[in-house]
Amino acid sequence: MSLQDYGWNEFFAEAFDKLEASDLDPARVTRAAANIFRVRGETYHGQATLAGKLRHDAVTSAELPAVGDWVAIRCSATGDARIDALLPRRSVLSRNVAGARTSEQVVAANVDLVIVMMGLDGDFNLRRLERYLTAISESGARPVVLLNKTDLCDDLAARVGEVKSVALDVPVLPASCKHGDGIEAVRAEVGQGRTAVLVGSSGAGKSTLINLLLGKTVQPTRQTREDDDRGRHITTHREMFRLPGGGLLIDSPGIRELQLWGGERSLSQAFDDVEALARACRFRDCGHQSEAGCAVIAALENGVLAAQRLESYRVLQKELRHLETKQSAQRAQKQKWRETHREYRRFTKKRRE
Ligand SMILES: Nc1nc2c(ncn2[C@@H]2O[C@H](COP(=O)(O)OP(=O)(O)OP(=O)(O)O)[C@@H](O)[C@H]2O)c(=O)[nH]1
Ligand SMILES: [Zn+2]
Repeated sequence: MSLQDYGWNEFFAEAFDKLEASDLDPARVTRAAANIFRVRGETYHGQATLAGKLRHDAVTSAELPAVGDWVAIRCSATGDARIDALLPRRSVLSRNVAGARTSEQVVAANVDLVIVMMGLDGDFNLRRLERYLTAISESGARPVVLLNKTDLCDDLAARVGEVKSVALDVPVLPASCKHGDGIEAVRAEVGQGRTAVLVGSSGAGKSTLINLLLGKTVQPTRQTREDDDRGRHITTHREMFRLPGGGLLIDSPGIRELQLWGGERSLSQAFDDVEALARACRFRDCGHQSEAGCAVIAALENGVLAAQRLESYRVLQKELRHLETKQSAQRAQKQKWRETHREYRRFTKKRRE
């Protein structure tokens, strides 16, 4: 298997050359747990540990290798591998960690495509989809919406229309993973050397899709897990799989929600319709409440813009502004920490001399 089969390209080759380390080899992280990684290099394929320096220098966990990352590994004579460097990321899908804390968590790195999977059953929810598309918009990856369980839907055309009204230019692919319908279109999106990450609520059908694309069971689906609840314990993990067609697919089981991480800029892509209207308002700082010459209110009144769509925009905007305030306070704190850390190193080095 060549590195290209795993998505290696000029961008990473250049970054790797800059390390000027002939004793290191490039490899891609296919699985990342707390301390143990699985990597795929040209010749090495297996577990890898993380060099202490990398761990100590990381101020946040987002600076540690994540699934999809390209790293430089050092292989020992005994056959072990250690990650010595993390190559720059071309794109990164992040979310805020679950719970009350504000902290970036990398869902997947170096992804070209984010597949948002939504079931056409009780999972169908346009507001949640808007949230997903907003969360993705700063990743640098292209989104597609996969509407699964067409076999349970009576009026597919209507549902697709609703999705398009909020997904705008994002492609919408209907499929039934249970029956294998529409799968070729998904396979075509995740083309040779391209990396996709699959996100969506629990039960949307992510594991079913992965197993179908791979032609074997690699992730337990809910059905099999239910059977298993009575017996063995199955752990699920984020992992990158290479599809028979050549693409790479990262599953994200256990991620219940893609908590927003980006800033207000996220809205310019996901809510391009609202923002385009806002640009036509008479006042630049228009709050779209009752201002004269407000193009957004005018669009609401003549039915061009749905009230719910504007409401979503407002809710997400408020949330992102709040998040930005917290993030900048945190950045300042981290900068301070970095400086203290540097000072301390200088001090201990001097003492040794
Ligand atoms: N009717 C129907 N059911 C489906 C389809 N795809 C998946 N399912 C069922 O939906 C349930 C959930 O599927 P999973 O693949 O486990 O869902 P998941 O997204 O991986 O869920 P988590 O692992 O919890 O994140 C299972 O019972 C599947 O058999 C489909 O196209 N049609
Ligand atoms: Zn306005």
